[in-house]
Amino acid sequence: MRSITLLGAPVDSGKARQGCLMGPDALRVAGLERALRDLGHKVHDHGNLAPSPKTSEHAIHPNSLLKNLEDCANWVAALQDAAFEICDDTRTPIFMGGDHLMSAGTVSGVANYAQALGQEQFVLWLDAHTDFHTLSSTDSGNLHGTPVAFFTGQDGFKGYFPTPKGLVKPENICMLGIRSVDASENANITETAIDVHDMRAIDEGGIATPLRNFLSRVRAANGRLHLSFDVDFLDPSIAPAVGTTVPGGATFREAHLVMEILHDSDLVTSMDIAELNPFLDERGRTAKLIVDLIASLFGKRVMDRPTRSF
Ligand code: 4U7
Ligand code: MN
Ligand code: MN
Ligand code: MN
Repeated sequence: MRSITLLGAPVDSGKARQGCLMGPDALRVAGLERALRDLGHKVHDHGNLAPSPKTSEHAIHPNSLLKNLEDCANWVAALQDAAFEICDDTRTPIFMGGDHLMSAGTVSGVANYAQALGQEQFVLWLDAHTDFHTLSSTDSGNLHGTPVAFFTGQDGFKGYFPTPKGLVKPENICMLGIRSVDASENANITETAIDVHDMRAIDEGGIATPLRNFLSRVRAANGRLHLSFDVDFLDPSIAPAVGTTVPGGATFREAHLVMEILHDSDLVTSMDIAELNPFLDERGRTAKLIVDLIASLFGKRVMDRPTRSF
C-alpha cells in the first residue's frame, strides 16, 4: 500500500495549441483516484496548482519565435517549489499535466528533494521526442520541447527561466519510445550520456531489456526514480488525445509491460502525466487508457502473481 498525492499542473503555455489545461480534470473524470483506491492505496488530491504571479519585468529573448516565455517561466517557478514541498519519503506524487513544459519544474523539484536526502535522482523519459531543445535551438518556439535541457542544466536558460534548484545528471536519464528528434537536438543530445532508445532499437530488441538494465542501475545507486510519461509515447491509434502525434508509437502491450515491470521494481518515487489534451480525445478513451496504465504501475495485474520476480 502506498500513499499517493495527486497534484494538477494545468500547464498550457508550452505550445500554441490549447487544451492540456483540461488534462488534470480529464484524469479525475476518468477515475484515477478511484482506480488507485481500489488497489488499496491511500490517495489525496491536492487540486490544481497555479503559476507564480507575473513580475513587472521580464527579459526579452533574442529568439523571437519563443511562445509564452514569461508564462512558462512562472509555471516552472511554481512547479519546482511545489514538487519539492510535496515530496515526502512516504508519499508518491503524481503530477497531472499539463503540457510537457511542466517537467522542467517537477523534475528540478524532485531532484532538489533527492539532493536534500543525499540520493541520486534518475529519470525515465517515455516520449516520442527527446525534449532537449534550449531557448536558442528551438525553431518551433514551443517550450514543451525544452524540459530535459533545463533540468540537466544546459546553457541558455539563465535570466529567462528560474534557476533550477535540482539537476539530473545526463547519465541518470533513460529515454524510451523516441521517434522524432530535430537536427539540433540530435547534435546536442549525442554529446551527452543520456541513454536514448529510439523506436528502431525497441523494434529490434524489445522494450523490456533496456528498461531492466536502467532499473538495475537505479537500484545499484539506491536512487530515486521519476517517471515522465508523455502521452505521445503511445501510438496515436490508441491515444489520439495529444497535439504532437507521431506514428509508430508504443503499443498497448508494450506500454502495459513497461508499467508492470516498473511496478515489480518498486523503484518509482514520483511521476508526470504530460501532454494529455482532452479536447482532442474520443469519448475519453485516451484518459481512460492513461488511468489504466497508472493502475498497472501501482499494482494492477492480470493474474495475482508476478510474471517474473525482480
Ligand atoms: B513534447 C518538436 F519540432 N521537437 O521542438 C519541437 F518536432 O513534449 C516537438 O515531447 C516537441 O510533446 C514536442 O517543437 C514536445 C518538433
Ligand atoms: Mn514530451
Ligand atoms: Mn512528445
Ligand atoms: Mn507533444
